[in-house]
Amino acid sequence: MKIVKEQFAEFDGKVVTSYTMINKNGMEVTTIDYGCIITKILVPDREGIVENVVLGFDTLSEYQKYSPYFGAIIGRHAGRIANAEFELDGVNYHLAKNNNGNHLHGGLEGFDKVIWDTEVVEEEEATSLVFHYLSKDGEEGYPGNLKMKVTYTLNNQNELQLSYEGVSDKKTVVNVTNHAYFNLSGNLKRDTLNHTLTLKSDQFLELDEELIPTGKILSVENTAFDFRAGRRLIDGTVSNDPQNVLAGKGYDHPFLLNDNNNKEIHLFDEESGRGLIIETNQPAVVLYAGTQLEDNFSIRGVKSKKYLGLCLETQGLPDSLNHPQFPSAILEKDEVYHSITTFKFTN
Ligand code: FUC
Repeated sequence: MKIVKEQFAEFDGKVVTSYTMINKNGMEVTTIDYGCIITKILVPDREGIVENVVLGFDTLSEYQKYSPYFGAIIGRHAGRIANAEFELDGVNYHLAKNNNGNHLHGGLEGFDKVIWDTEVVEEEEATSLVFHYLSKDGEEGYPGNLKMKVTYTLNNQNELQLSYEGVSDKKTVVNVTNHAYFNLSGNLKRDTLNHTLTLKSDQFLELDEELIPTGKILSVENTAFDFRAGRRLIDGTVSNDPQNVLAGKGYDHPFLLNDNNNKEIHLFDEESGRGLIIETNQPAVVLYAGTQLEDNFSIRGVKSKKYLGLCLETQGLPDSLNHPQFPSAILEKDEVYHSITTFKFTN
């Protein structure tokens, strides 16, 4: 398999490099070492036409000016933490209040805004990019020196695997994900409202007006949140369910996954024939339907707008530190955090 390395930009006196992994089917994944951002994923449609299926830019300045985390790694803690604070072993930790007085996606300079060290591993049947970053004790308010390693692997079965590992020298919290915005129409020809999503999930988290979990776990039964038999994203925009309304007419919710590593998430675009199957070892997926996407910029010549892309963020539950009944995001000293997700593209 092949990999192409190019200079993407300069930032902070350093070179930002882009890496394109290409498999034998012509599928390409381009990533930059700034934020481990996936800038492009080119996959064929049912006619074999290869087009881009993620939202991204060709310049670093557009990422820095406009990007709502397009394609980036999110950490140390993805999702919201209420009032930007939590307690660990009797110590109160205060984080950046970067979202309505709450903490979001790791703070002001999270994992999405730093340059990662990169190694390339080329093999016959797969190519990997291995990114390393040391998040120092106290960075963005979090305790412990946390050594992170993120590996993106593309193989000849059109699978992109994302593996996240972390070890800290102090007890801390970790919940990492990738924030790719998918649009399977190809080169952003249409919005994502006619995409069909199938989710093996019986339950989702109730949110308050600030999109913080209330602590209540709701059943999907008889709601627009029931994706078990497949449902188009448009249903959330016309639903009067207060949970759809408060998410900006759509979805911005964590779903608890029933199954792990068994085709638990399937996104499909009938018109192009492109599909995406996601498997993960994580307990939840946040479905963010692009409800807050702004229209004051363009994405490779296409005007950005609400619902132009959607995120399926496999991860633990947001604000779990303040809800002891949720699966924990606490990582013990010297314990290894390992989260793994595979995106398989079909046509
Ligand atoms: C998602 C959402 C948020 C936010 C952000 C850009 O993860 O949960 O509400 O808009 O991304």
